[in-house]
Amino acid sequence: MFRTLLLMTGLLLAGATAAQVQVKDAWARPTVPGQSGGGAFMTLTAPQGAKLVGATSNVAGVTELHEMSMDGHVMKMRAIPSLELPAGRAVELKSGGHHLMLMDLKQPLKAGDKFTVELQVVDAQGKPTTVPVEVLVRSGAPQVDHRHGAHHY
Ligand SMILES: [Cu+2]
Repeated sequence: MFRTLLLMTGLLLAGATAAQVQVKDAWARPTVPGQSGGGAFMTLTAPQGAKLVGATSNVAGVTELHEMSMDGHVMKMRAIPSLELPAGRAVELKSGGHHLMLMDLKQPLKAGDKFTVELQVVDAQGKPTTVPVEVLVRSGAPQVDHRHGAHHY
């Protein structure tokens, strides 16, 4: 009886941890021959707020958090140490913006394949957690019901 209670408490805690960050529409582009790196994109929502501090993937030797910015007329990307996930707000990792950079790819990424990324997240209490994400390889971004109003699909 007592043991069962403890077990249930453990399960509840595990459930709470997994709910720290919700991930939607995780995808990456297929690679072309000779390409050793690529971006991975997704939408992250942390109901209580959190910070993305890194990631690893089973298909890449190194995975970095990148941001794109304009340097004069040149689009540049650089590694950043962390990305804030404000409470309840969807943060998009997308082409041309923040993204996960997969480097030293161990295998080509083919359309229809799936691979795993483990996000390293620090929650609002400062506690580190790992969020496993299944990433689908596809040739274009998933159709999102758009919130910006400017585009029509
Ligand atoms: Cu990059």
